[in-house]
Amino acid sequence: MSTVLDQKTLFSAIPTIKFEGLESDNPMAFRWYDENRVVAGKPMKEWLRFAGAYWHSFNGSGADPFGEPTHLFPWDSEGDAITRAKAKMDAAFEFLTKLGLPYYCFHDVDVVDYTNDVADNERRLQTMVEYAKQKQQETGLKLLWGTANLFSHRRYMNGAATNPDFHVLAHGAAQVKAAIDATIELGGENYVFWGGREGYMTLLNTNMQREQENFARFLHTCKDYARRNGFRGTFFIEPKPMEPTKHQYDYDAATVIGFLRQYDLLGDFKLNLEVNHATLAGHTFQHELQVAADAGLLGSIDANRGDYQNGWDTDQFPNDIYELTEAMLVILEAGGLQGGGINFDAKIRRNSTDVQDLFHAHIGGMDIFARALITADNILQKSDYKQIRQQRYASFDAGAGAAFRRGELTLEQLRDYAAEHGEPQIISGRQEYLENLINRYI
Ligand code: XUL
Ligand code: CO
Repeated sequence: MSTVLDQKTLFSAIPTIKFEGLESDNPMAFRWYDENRVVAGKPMKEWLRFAGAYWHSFNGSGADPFGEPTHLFPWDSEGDAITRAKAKMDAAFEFLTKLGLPYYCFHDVDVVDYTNDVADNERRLQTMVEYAKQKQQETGLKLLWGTANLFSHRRYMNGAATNPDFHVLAHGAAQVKAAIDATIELGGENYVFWGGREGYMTLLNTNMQREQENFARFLHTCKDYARRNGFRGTFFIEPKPMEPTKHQYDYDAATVIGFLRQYDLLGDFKLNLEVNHATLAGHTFQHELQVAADAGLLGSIDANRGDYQNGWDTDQFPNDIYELTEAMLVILEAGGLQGGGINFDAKIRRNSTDVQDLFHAHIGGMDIFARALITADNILQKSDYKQIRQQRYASFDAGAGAAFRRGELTLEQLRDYAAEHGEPQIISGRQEYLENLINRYI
């Protein structure tokens, strides 16, 4: 992609990617992802519901703060905004179809360039929605979620829904309205809010309480509009602790759940959890999944991975089987994702400039999730993993422990129990055994 290629021949040398199994050494084939293979009672494709992310794969130019674009897409080269947007969408659907990705996700401005004119932007998006509708019909592809980009334009430099200037908030609302309309029109199954700049750079100029109240009011207003207009899907909040702001209000799963509860949004909103956002917040991905699952709010996943040495959001494609096996254990035990899927919010590196690179990235990501699903299911079905954890809490299942859980013991009674029963036994947490167990099943 470093030289502009002809769009017609861009993906022509790439075959449709098929499942060939572990015997295959074809890098353009799946070795684990066999979409109809039944795991834990459902075909893999239903557990995983993979989606391609428009912004990284079809807009991600490879530019970074130190360098110009390295991915020069043919669809960016000629014609007016709509012509370029249609060429990009042709390429996107060809790519997604060749990979067998059943879903895609987009921000409004990924699909077509926006100007500063609200009505013109609405027309542009509407034109592309009509085009996308046709493409969805032809290919069977579906929209996992839509969203509005309320962080790139300079007007959002102090936030959108949390901006101190109401006029900016109204522009954010205009964008969300059009993006919700587009999502409904395309049968989108969910709608995402990632609060890119909903936070602060310094508390010195920030009324945090006012900003959070405005944020909640904004979400209620968007939700009410969508519901009035027939949207029955789920709204997802995507936590991230920082970047681009110093502090983002949607810091992590626990913070978002507290916010949703405080502002009465629990009935309509769930969480979209991203691997690299979890690690930025100082958590493991599986921690974030478990927090959401325990609250009944495990909605969707943005799949990627961070870098152990760099602190920032590197958004690399997932490739860590151990991390994902632990993640799939949480997801399987929770009974799956609620309404969402696995969106590859990941980008190939700046110097990955062959057409094949984007395919290798997705094939690797899909295969590693499939393998993690199979491995986690084997662990749950065949090993003593669940039993060990259950046993660990057995003292709460009967007798005084169960009475305590029912709220029947006073502090004095707990004291008497301790005095009567002497010193507790030392009981191992068996961490190393369990860590080896995961590796045994991988
Ligand atoms: C940014 C990020 C976004 C959201 C959608 O870190 O994850 O791409 O997923 O706005
Ligand atoms: Co994301």
